[in-house]
Amino acid sequence: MIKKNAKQGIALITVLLITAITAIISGQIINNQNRTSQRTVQLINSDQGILSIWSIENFAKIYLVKDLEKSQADFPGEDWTIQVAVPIDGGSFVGKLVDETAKYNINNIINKEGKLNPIEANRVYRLLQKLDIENAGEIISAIIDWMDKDTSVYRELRPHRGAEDNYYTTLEKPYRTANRPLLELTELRLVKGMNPKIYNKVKPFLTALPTYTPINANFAKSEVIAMLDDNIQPDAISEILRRQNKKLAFQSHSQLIREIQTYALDSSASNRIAKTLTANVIDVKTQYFRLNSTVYLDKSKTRATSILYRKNKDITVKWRSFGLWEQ
Ligand SMILES: [Ca+2]
Ligand SMILES: [Ca+2]
Repeated sequence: MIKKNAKQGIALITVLLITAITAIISGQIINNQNRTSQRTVQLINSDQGILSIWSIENFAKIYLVKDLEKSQADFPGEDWTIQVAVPIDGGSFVGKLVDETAKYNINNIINKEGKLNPIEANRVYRLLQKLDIENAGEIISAIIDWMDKDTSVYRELRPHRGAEDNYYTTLEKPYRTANRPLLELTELRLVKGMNPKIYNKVKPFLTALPTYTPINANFAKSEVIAMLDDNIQPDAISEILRRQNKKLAFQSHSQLIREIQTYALDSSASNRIAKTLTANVIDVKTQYFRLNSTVYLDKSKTRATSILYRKNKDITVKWRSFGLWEQ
């Protein structure tokens, strides 16, 4: 995120240092009073680490607001994508923002009323099939039941069927279905038919976000683009991937769709692309960012992952987890 040789960059670093110093000073006061016990020092270091992570979040927010002034699109090579490493008294901290909407938001399959959106569920089903997951039909049915509000078993993909409480409550360690969108993607591991191998296979392509979210084509992997619609030709996907850089990135949704249409098999496929791939499904902007932070202080290390949501100039932290650090 640090831009070399720029006044703007220096101003931002100054803001960062002020927030960081505030965090360090407040930690230092307590620190000086408790030098007697090493354990206490470690605990305080982790408090300082937590304060520093808030500072990194604030720094990331400044970058994400600044970014809006430059272009409407979000793409690789923009300032916010660059890792920042800043030395502080007694250590350093490192922050890296990534586009969380490079992945498909699995919560899209359930609408606000807790009911199934079949088009979106079909996209997840398509991904499972493309990844050669054998029991794809059973798994997507079980995911639907896990997230839909009702408690009746999903049977639309015969012979496959989903699973509601009547299945999970008979397990050796019983639990209930969530009947709501996922809070974290890791919840998928609880769903019938899922196992660690399958979970690890799908994980790189999925995320769980609180609101309906389009993917950002400027960052998405080929599997994520391909799951959206069967009319997107492999050559169109190759072209999108080729343009995932600062120079060639798509600057608008219409520009992106025109490019996908260029490769359509016929005019009816082209029309379907225009109709299906709205800016609610695939776009060139990012609303959700994942911030991976690490604070090194004396001998301790604090890691955190935060999900930041950007709407116009408002940036809010939607989720934060200490000790985790995932791409
Ligand atoms: Ca349900
Ligand atoms: Ca159900």
